[in-house]
Amino acid sequence: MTLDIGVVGTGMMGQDHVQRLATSVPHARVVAVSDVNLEQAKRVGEGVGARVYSDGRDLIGDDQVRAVLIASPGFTHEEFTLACIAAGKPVLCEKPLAPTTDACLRVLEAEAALPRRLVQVGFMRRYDDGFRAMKERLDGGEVGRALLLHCRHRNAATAPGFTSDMMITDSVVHDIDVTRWLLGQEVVAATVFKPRPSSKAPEGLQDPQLVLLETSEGVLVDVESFVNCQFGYDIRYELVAETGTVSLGEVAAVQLRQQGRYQGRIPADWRERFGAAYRRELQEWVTGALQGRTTGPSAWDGYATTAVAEAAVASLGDGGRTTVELVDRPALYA
Ligand code: ISE
Repeated sequence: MTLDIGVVGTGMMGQDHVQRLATSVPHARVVAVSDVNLEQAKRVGEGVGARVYSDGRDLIGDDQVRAVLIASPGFTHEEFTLACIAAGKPVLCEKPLAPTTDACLRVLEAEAALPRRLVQVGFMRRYDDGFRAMKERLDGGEVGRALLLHCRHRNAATAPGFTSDMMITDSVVHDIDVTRWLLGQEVVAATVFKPRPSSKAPEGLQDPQLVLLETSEGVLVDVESFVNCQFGYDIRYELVAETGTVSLGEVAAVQLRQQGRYQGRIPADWRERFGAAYRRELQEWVTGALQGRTTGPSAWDGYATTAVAEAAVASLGDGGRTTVELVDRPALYA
């Protein structure tokens, strides 16, 4: 059996997903792509023999499209995800589910009225071997209860137009999702601290930032967001628990020891660092869709993460501790 997929958005992530689906995900076929930049969509579509649309809504309405991957800009996600829900098609939506909690709630409400989930949100770290191993160790009880979680999220450099708020809404959202998933707890408050900005960051960007999250069971989580660190894409985690710590392993396939030094490669960006995780995410999504089920990060996870990011952005603005209030969790996400 093959899943016929339509990909909305053929920018950097959309192109990446199209290539992956076409070359390394068994039982997947890209049959349609769309982008407001029709020329770009044509180039990407031609490469895999897919039909091309300029409007994502037409792609979602295409009868041959059985499942949809949304990789267009965040402000379009609500509309396209709602259209997929209305059409009864499984949808993998890149993060964020939507940029505001109100928009996320509209998606949640539409999906919660269905007998089963259709929406998965693209938090790919949950599919990474290292993050999965950390969770297994914690859940297996080897180190006791979690007390603290230290997270470092570093990008080499930002694209033009990247803002201080985006350091939270684009980057720290992944750490918020990992926190909730790894610990199995909601985040109840966020406070953002602002060290002096790096002279290597574009003028006006508050880079780095230190985001402090508090969970429902009292675990403190500090996230360093440093998006112009210059040296590569560097993701580090250390969980401190009652009888031990669990750290995310180094990712270099080999380390070279030579002439009194050791060396290993640092990934250039998240596409390199999480390439295998993206593949597994797509594979599990395709397998589930073919079997009529949706697993993985849910619309609830997308909503809760946006709510925490919103609180952190408010704290970045006024420096205060901001609490997070979530609505009651609908039964579909029990
Ligand atoms: C980017 O948009 C991503 O989603 C990456 O996973 C993240 O690590 C990076 O910081 C973001 O800018």
